[in-house]
Amino acid sequence: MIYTTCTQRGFYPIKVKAKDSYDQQSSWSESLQIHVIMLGDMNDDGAINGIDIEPFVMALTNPQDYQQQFEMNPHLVGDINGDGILNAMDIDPFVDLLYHHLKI
Ligand SMILES: [Ca+2]
Ligand SMILES: [Ca+2]
Repeated sequence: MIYTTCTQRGFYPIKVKAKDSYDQQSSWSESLQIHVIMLGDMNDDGAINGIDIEPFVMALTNPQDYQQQFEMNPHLVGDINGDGILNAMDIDPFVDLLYHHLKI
């Protein structure tokens, strides 16, 4: 198994193969595209700042419109406290995240 770390947001191609307990390996899969996001970067511009507030509110109040406009799953990018869902419990952690990034 090969692990890698994506440290920058963006789209990355990946391929996978399987190996069984007899060391038999499959061929590589077709290339798949994964989208690496930055938690709290609600408009996917690579920065976390005040411009993300309006999309965060949209993701909270109208996740369907958010997903259509930004083409990202609102629960993946806006679940700041990591409990698996985007809801009002993410507001304070989002504000803390904004404050942290504004200080940098
Ligand atoms: Ca942003
Ligand atoms: Ca959450």
